[in-house]
Amino acid sequence: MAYEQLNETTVIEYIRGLPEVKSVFSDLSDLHVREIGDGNLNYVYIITSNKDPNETVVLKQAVPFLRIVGESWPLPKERMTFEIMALETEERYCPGLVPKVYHASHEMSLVVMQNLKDHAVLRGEMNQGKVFPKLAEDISTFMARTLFYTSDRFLDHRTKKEEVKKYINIDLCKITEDFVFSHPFYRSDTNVYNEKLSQADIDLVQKDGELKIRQAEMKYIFMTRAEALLHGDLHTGSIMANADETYIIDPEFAFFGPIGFDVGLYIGNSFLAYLAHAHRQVLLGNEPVEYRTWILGMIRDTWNLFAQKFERLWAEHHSANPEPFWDQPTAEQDHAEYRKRSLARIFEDTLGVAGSAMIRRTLGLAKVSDIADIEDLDSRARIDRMALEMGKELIINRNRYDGIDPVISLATSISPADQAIG
Ligand code: SR1
Ligand code: MG
Repeated sequence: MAYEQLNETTVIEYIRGLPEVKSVFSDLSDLHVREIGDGNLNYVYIITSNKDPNETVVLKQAVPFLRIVGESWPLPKERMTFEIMALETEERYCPGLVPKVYHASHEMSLVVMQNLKDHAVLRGEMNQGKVFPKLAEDISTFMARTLFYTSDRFLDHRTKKEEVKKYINIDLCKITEDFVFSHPFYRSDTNVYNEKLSQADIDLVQKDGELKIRQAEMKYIFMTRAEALLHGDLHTGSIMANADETYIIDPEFAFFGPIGFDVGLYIGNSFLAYLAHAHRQVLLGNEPVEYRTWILGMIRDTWNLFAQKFERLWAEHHSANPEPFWDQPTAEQDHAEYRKRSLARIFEDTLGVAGSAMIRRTLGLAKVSDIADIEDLDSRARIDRMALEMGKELIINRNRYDGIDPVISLATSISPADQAIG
């Protein structure tokens, strides 16, 4: 079927023509549709039976432009192909952590999948101060398994390179290269920020030579280090959760890049939530310390569990598949040291990306509601400045942190957990 951009009427006709959804809907004649439209790139429709609200699916379609900007910014709709392929790979390694796919069409640039109606987007839930006890466990499992099983630590040389070739995601990588790694760091026309930030606040980022060098290095790492299949946009808006379950959605930015990119994006966004709750908890009528301490603990656990799980998968695979290269008497401890140093390098990338994420969400085009929805612009500016300070430190000094605890200490030195911004 040739590509056609669907609308609320034609979506229903499309769904009715799919044999795969007969397992979901007992009666395809009585459906209603709602476009939820809260993303930057695509159109997302929820289709539900009028007879039984449990009979429901989501249809996500890419359009040939960047939705956040409009039709003046073309963007190939073929990006959906990467999302379809990544959802399959993630399902293989992390069943139960990604939505079930009922139907996918490369021609129509769309996917029909499980409606996670008992779950909500994590960012919005965290904005309301909700706690997710399983989050660190689930996200660390997702990251460790998808990133290990698609890396050269696991795949043979041919499969890995063929996979890299399949995921040459030029246009969405360019969005990240521009909007995450470049534009927020100079006076780009695309930048949008809180009017209460002064030029001096912005110049602390945009006119710092050392920061520019360290940020240019981060961009180069992103562009050249094809380590593993990344989700590519793993922030709290790409996760749906409830108290018991976590689902990772929206992998259209998938490509082979540096492992620290996925981990760093998630951790950077979590630190933004931490900073935002100095104000949000006050609005919710709470002392900030309890919820903010939970966020910090979740960040600590996420990194530590990710590192343990990734290292364990690698050690087990190495033991089961001995390589002739490691034939010296001290091979076992040497390989353990090699794994340790590799994880330290992933951690360094993680911090550089976390810092980039914090700065891009403060000065760049695409915001996070955690901070951008704060109505009091003076309160928001105090938090914006903290995000810029922490982001800058993480980018410049990313090689000086030997574990997540000193990074948590950095966050609490910039904004103590009991700080209330009224
Ligand atoms: C200009 S598009 C901005 C962002 O939307 C997506 O969610 C990605 O984070 C991308 O960087
Ligand atoms: Mg997305």
